[in-house]
Amino acid sequence: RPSSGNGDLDTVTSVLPSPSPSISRSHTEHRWGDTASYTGKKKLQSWFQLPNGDWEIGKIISTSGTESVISLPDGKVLKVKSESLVPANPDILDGVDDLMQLSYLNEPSVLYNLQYRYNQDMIYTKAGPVLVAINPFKEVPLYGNDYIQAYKNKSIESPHVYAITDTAIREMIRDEVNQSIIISGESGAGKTETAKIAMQYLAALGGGSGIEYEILKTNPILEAFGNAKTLRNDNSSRFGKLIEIHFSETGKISGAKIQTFLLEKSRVVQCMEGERSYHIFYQLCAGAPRTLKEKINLKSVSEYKYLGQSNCYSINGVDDAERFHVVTEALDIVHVSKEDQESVFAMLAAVLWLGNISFTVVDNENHVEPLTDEGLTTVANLIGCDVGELKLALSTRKMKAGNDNIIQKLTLSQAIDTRDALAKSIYACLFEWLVEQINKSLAVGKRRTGRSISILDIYGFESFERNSFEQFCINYANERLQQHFNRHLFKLEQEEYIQDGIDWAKVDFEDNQDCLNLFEKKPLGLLSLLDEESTFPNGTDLTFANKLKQHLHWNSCFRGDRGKAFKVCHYAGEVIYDTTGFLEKNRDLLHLDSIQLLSSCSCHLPQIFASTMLTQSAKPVVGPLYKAGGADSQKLSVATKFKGQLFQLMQRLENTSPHFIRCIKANNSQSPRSYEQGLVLQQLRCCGVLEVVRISRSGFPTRMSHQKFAKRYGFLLLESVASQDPLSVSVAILHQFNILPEMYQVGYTKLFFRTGQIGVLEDTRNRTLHSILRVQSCFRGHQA
Ligand code: AD9
Ligand code: MG
Repeated sequence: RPSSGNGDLDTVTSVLPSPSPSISRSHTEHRWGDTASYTGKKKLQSWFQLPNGDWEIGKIISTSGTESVISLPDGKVLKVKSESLVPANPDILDGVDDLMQLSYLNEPSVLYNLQYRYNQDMIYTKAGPVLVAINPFKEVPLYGNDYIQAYKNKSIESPHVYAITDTAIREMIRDEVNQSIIISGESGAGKTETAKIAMQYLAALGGGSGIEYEILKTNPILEAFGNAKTLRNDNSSRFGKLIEIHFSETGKISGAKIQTFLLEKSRVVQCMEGERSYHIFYQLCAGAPRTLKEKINLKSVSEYKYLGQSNCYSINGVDDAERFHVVTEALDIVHVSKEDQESVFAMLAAVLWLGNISFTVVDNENHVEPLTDEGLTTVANLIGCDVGELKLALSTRKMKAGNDNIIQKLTLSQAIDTRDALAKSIYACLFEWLVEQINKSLAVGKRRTGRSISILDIYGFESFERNSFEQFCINYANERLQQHFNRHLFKLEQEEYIQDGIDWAKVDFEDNQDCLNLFEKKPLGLLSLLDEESTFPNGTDLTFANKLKQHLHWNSCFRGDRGKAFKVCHYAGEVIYDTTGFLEKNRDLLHLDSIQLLSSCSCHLPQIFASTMLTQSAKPVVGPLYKAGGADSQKLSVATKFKGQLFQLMQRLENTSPHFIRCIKANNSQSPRSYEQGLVLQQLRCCGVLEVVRISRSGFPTRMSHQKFAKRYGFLLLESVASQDPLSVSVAILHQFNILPEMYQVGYTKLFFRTGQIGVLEDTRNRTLHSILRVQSCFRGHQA
C-alpha cells in the first residue's frame, strides 16, 4: 500500500493508475472512466461482462485491432472485444465508503465496491449525498447504545443510518430548518427496519420526556395492523408512512404525528397462496385471552374463510400469541383505553365473520340472500345492528328511478362484492381510526415552536410481470419523489457552482417532468382520464385503455400496448400496466346502504366509520341519491385522493431539508450471503443511485483546487510560466494539454472538469513519473 503523500514519487510504485490519496478523500472529486481512451492500455485492470450479465475483473495483456487479451485472477486467459472493457479501480480504492471516491465511477465498479463492503458486513455506503443500505438479512453488530454514543460523539465516521440521522438533528438545530429522511427501496429491502433504526437514534438523543417511548411503541401497532407476510417479505408494510417527530427548542422530542398512505385493503378479503392477511388477525386469534374470545365469539384462524384461502397461517420464527401481547401493551402505552381496544378486537372479529357469511338463491332470477347462520348473527352482534337490517344491506340496494325509490335485489356476485366491500371498509376505517388515536396521544402541545424531523417509509418503484392499479399509484408516487430527489441534488450542485462563480447555464440536467405531466395533465392525463371513465356508468377497463391510446400519444412517456394494457416509461424503466380492475379499484365503492347500516349501529366504532366515509365524499351524500348502477358518484376516487395526499406530502417535504436513504436487497431469497449483481444493479437504477452518478457526470463532476492542480501536474509543463501563482500555472497546463474550453471551467478557488477530462492528464503524469522512477532505479543500480 502506498504511503499517503501528495502523489509524490513514492506513491506510484504499487498502484497504477495512481489516485492521489487526497483525491480519494474528498467526496466531490472523481472521474468517470473514459472507455475510448482507456481501452488498449496494457496491464490495466478492467471489467468485462460475462454472458450472464455479471462483471468479472481481469488484466489486459495485449490489444490488437478491436480485440484484447485479458488474464483472469484464476490464471485463465481470454480474448474479448476491446470496446466492451470498462476500467476498474486500483486496489487501493477497494471498499471506499463513498462511491464518489472511486476514480472510475462505472456500474461494475459501483457494484463491486458495494459487494466488497457487504461481504464484510459494512452494509452502509455513501453515494455522495445519498446513503445506500444493503439488507444484511441477519443481525449485524452495528447498533445499540455504544454505537449511538459513538456516532453522537463523532468517534465513528463510517456511513450509517445513525450518522445521517445525526446530521439531520444537527442541521435542524443549526439552520432552524425542518428535516426529512426519505427512505425508499423495493419490498423487503429494509426500509421499515431502517426507519426504526433512525427513530431509535432520535429517541436516544432527543429523549427525556418519555414521549419518545410512546413514539417507538407505535411501530409494533402499525406493523400489526398494516403489515403482512408476502412472498417477498415476511413483514411487508402494506401502506406508506410519514412520521413527523417534533422537537422543542432545547432539542428534546415534544411529540409526533403519523400520516399513512394507501393501505392495501384488498388483502383483507383476498390474498395470494403463501401470503397472509394482516398480522393482527392471526395475533388476535392466537393471543386473545379466553374471556375476550368468548365475548367476541372468536375461533381459530383456520375457521375463517378470509384467512384460509392462501394456505398460510404462520410465519417461521414468529409467535403470533406473543406478538399479540406486545401489541396490547403498546396500545396501552399510546393511551388506547381497554374499552376501545376491545371495540377494535370486536371489529376485527366482525371482519373475519363477514367473510364466513354465505348466500343462497331465493328466486328464479338468481337473486340471493345471506344464510342466517353463526356468521350473520355474530356480525350483527359485533357491530350492533339488527340481523334483518344486515341481511337487507347485503342483499339489496336502494335505487332512484325518476322520482321513485326502488329496491333492487342482488345476484350472488353483487352480494359477495357488497359483503367484501363492507369488510374492507371496516378494516380501512379501523386502521385510520387507530392512527388518529395514536396521533392524539403523541400530539404536540399547542405551543409548537420547535422544529421537526420527518421520516418517510414508502413503497419503492415496482415493476412486476403483471402490474395493476396498485403499482400504478406506487410508481406515480415514486415519480414525484424522484423529481424531488433530482431537484434537490441539482440544487446542491448549483449552490457549489454559484459559490465558485461558475457559469451554471452550461450544466444540463434531465428532469422527469414529462412523465409527471403524463399522469397529472388535465383533462388529458392518466389520472383525469381514469377518473372520467370511472364516473361513466358504461365505462369499462377496455374503454379506459382505448381512451388512453386515443388521447395520450402527445406524451413521449406513453406507449399503447396490446388489448387492455399500456406502457409508461418511468425514470426507472418501462412498466406495462394491465388495466383490468382499474376502474373498480379507483371507484372503490361502498354503497350508501352499507354506510347507512353502519351509522345505524349501536356500537360507537361503526358509527364513527360511517361518518368518516360520508365526510370523505366530495359532497355529503344523503338518501338514495345515486344514479342507475348504484354508484355513489360523488365520492372522491382513490387515485384523486391519493394524488391529494401526495401533493400534501410533497409540499411538506419541500419545506424540509432532505436526507436520502436507498435500501437495496442483494438477493430475492432473504438470505444473508448471496449477492446477485443483476438484482442490485436494477435497484441502484430504480432508486436513483445511478442517477446521482449521472447527475454528477452531467455537469463538471471533477473538481480540484488551483493549488492542488498546479502541484499535481505543474511538473509536466514544458515551458516555464512567468507567474508562479497556482491559477497561472493551472491555465498553462490546460493550454499545453489542449483541453477544450467547453470541457472545463475556472472557478474562484477550483477548476471544474467534465467527465473523463482529467484522465489524459493523469495518464501522462503516471507515465512520466514511471519513467523518472525507472531512471532513478537505474541510476541507483549503477551506483551500487
Ligand atoms: V416492504 O416494502 O414494507 O415489503 P421493507 O420495509 O423495505 O419491505 P423490512 O424493513 O421489512 O423491508 O425488512 C425486511 C427484513 O429484512 C426484516 O424483517 C429483517 O429481517 C431484515 N432486515 C432489514 N434491515 C435489516 C438490518 N439493518 N439488520 C438486520 C434487517 N436485518
Ligand atoms: Mg416496510
